Amino acid sequence: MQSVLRGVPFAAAVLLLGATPLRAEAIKVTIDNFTFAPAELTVKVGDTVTWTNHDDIPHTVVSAGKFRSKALDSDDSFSFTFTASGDYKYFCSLHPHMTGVVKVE
Ligand SMILES: [Cu+2]
Repeated sequence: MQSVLRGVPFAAAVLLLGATPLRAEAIKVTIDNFTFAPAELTVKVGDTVTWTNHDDIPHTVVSAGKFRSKALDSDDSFSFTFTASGDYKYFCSLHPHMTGVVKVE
């Protein structure tokens, strides 16, 4: 009886988490005053990064060949889940001097 009860929480946890990697985290980058903050961050494979535009003008989040958001209006967000390691340099296609990098390990 004891061992059956102890098995229940583990089974429930597996069901709740489903196919989501155990370590996946939601990481946020804000866009404010023509700046990505933080401009550089390190995440794990499986993590999702969400960019949110807090400026009054549109911005985009573009990493050549990797991901490309639509123009984000004020308070719009864009999310990308990183499934492979590497350095993902990105920029705003409307203001190319706005740059950032996500390092996935
Ligand atoms: Cu921009």
